[in-house]
Amino acid sequence: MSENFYVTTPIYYINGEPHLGHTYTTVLADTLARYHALAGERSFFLTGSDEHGEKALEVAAERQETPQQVADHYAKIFREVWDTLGIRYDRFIRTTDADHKAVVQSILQTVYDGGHIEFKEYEGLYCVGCERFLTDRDLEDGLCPDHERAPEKRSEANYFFKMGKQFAWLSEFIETNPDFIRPDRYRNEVLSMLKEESGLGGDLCISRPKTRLDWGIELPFDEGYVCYVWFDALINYLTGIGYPDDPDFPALWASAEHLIGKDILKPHAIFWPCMLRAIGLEPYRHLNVHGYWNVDSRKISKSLGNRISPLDMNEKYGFESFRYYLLRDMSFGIDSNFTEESLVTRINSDLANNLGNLVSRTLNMVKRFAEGNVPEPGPIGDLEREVMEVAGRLPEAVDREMRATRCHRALETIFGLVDAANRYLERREPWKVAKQEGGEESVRTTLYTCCEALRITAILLSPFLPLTAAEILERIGQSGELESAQLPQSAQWGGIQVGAATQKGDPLFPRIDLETIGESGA
Ligand code: ME8
Repeated sequence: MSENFYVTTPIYYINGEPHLGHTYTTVLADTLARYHALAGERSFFLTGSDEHGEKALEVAAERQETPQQVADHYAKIFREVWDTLGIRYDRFIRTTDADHKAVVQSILQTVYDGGHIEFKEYEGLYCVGCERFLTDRDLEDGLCPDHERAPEKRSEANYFFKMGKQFAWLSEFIETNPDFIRPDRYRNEVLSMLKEESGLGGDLCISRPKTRLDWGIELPFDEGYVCYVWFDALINYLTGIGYPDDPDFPALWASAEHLIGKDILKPHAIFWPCMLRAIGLEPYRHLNVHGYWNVDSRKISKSLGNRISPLDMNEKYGFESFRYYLLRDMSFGIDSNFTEESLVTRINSDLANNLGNLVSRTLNMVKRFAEGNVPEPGPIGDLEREVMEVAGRLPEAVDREMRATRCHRALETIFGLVDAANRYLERREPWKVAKQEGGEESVRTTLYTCCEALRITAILLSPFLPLTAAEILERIGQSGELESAQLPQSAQWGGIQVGAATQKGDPLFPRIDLETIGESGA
């Protein structure tokens, strides 16, 4: 039986249009899902929208609409944007979907019947931006640092999930499964959060009285309350793959990889494993936590107007170039700074000068010296062997990085082959050899080597840059290749079809003049 790969993004709030940050996580999930499918696994990619809670009511008041209208509006936009950009999710889940409501209610009842819920009076500081109670330690100068606003003091009778009694188990689980939360810095952060929360009892308020908030899923054991938005939202990861009855559920769940930004570490690293245990399910396989994108060194915020739109980037640079930049420039786990200058520099250096150049030089010469067909190679020498060695190491090296969610390193590794092929061309100088007596065979070998390096590059690049990869394969006459490709076999040296007709085409990535990009594309 083939392996499974289940990847999720956070389900995004319906309080604005997708920006650079949402796009990053979603592109990352798309890339990982495509990679695992290419590796012969059954992959399932879930994304969606988080539609309940007070935030939705705030937006509804601003727009003078009902929360349902707001939810419909933004869920549609998110879906349309992902569709326009070629994001290949398997399900777009909305927390207002009927199956999700039913699953949340049945889980609430199970957890209640299991004795994990109690009713009591509580007073605390609530941030609507985060949709959760904050502790004093979370605040900076009395304000929520993420939303730059003061939380409200709230006191009311509510239902509480007795999460704290699972902290000892959870700490031990995290200690003994070092890559459960990765990279390491976030695992350490969670361990210290757990220590701190234990001192506070660790109960999680999971209800809101309908008198204050009636936009949510009703508690099955008290019709006067709705479910707290985070408790409802996290469960999407189960509904999305057919919990509890779908026969595929157990295998997919056992392979669950959550992708999140560091802002929502606590709900995913603490609330969620405790909830799963109370439900009677195993924890997810990994929590993969990435850093924040800032824009021109400032936090992305509505008020600063720096919420870079993926559609604008698509229009201005083409989505594949933007996608490449996002995946290549963020070291997984660490914050990154978006500037249009760094985007253009990255496109020019890697895509235009390096990859694009290899494609156009190779195909120009195939046309000039081999009648436009992938040539039959002659005997090979040390220089060919060097390129073959670089290519030979790629599938395993890329696989290692991808299984650790380090796309930036995987791309760096793949571009090692592009570098090697460009260097090889410089050393073989087929344009000179072609003029020498008896040089034809050497030229054919050189051009074969470059075409084959391009084929392998394109196959490995296809999860990252699906359109570009397909285009390269088409130009080197191997257009059907991706349909049946499977790693690692398809990336092994020697798979190219000799004699296939190639097409030169226009530059894949025209160089962009930094001077002419003008005002920020945001
Ligand atoms: O938190 N840099 O939704 P949300 C990188 N509904 N990634 C960013 C980012 C940035 N500057 N800004 C946003 C929620 N993101 C909840 C999630 S899940 C059960 C419920 C990305 O719309 C990143 O993935 O605020 C972050 O975790 C997520 O968007 C937050 O999206």
